[in-house]
Amino acid sequence: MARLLVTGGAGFIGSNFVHHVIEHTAYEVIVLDKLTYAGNRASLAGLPEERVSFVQGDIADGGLVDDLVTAADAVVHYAAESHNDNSLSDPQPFLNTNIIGTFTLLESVRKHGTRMHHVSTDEVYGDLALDDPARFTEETPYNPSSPYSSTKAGSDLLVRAWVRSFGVAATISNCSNNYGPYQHVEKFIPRQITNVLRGHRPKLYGDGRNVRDWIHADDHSSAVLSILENGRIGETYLIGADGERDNKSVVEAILTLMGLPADAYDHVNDRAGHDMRYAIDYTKLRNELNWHPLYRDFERGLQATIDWYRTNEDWWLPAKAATEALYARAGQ
Ligand code: NAD
Ligand code: TDX
Repeated sequence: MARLLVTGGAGFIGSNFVHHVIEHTAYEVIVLDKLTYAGNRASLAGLPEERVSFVQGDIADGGLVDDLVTAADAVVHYAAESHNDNSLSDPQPFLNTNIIGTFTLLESVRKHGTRMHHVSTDEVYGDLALDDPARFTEETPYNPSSPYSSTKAGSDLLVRAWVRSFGVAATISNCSNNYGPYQHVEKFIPRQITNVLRGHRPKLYGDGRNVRDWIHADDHSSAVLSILENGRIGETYLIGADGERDNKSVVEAILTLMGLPADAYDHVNDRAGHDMRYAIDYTKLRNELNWHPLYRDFERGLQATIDWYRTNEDWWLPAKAATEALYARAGQ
């Protein structure tokens, strides 16, 4: 395996993965990315041109996908419409990219016999009650809540069907909430950090009791690489890092780390259908592939992320005003 085709490699997690691959392996990478509002070429700046090439295009473009799959030894599929709030205001792009785009990739890897890893989310499992001792496992039934998570669930099921019916050599991972550098300012943690950096107050949906299970994007990357290299074909692996936190305490931690009173935030309208809690049991990944997260101290990871946004204003400022204008329209 020498050359990887990485879809969505100009997005948050995809670009973190490309940086990780360049630092930790000898692979070459072809990035295929449509550069939607969420994609940013600057996220790949500084990477060696002899190992990373970039193609702007749509994963639903069968001809283009076929050409690129032919040139690759494996496909790592990150491209997606990824934001729940957007899926509530305009679901259509989620169907086009998450469903039709994944189908297009599957047809191409089927034709060429190419190894594929499909990157998905824990949101396909729905949510857990706050007092439920359970966490998601690979056996948890699918029960998605939003247009985003239902299209991700649909894409996972397509992958499973193409493995079983056509013998496609694919694996799937379902990861919990990521944080780290290069995350779009629409998402929870960067939105609050950049609000504070702009002199504005953080915005908490509802009462803030909702729990997310945080993992650093670099740990997600090492897990995906490990599954790509050593995972069993046809298997699903959950990825997490024992990072359960409620949203209120995350906002308070950001404010405290940035030298402000912990209660200097606003409560805003809640998200429709807001999932209460996600929690990942990654025993299978740990036991089968001996994978472990490196970022175990959330406050330290958060501080490094705050520092990154502080020193990379050029990267995020162009998207900030438009993002906040959309939220303002929703009372958020
Ligand atoms: P993102 O929105 O930051 O990036 C998505 C990238 O895909 C962008 O660069 C965008 O331009 C590109 N893209 C969108 N539509 C495309 C298309 N039709 N063709 C080609 N490129 C297209 O998303 P992210 O947060 O980096 O998520 C990446 C993947 O990881 C997604 O599949 C998502 O479901 C999954 N995931 C995300 C998280 C998280 O916490 N963010 C957690 C688990 C899984
Ligand atoms: O301003 C905000 N205030 C707030 O309280 C925003 C943007 C969010 N929230 C809440 C909603 C969620 O409970 O914070 C939590 C995290 O929100 P998001 O960053 O929008 O993430 P989430 O909806 O949990 O989904 C994320 O993790 C799973 C990614 O966006 C998905 O792509 C991934 O599949």
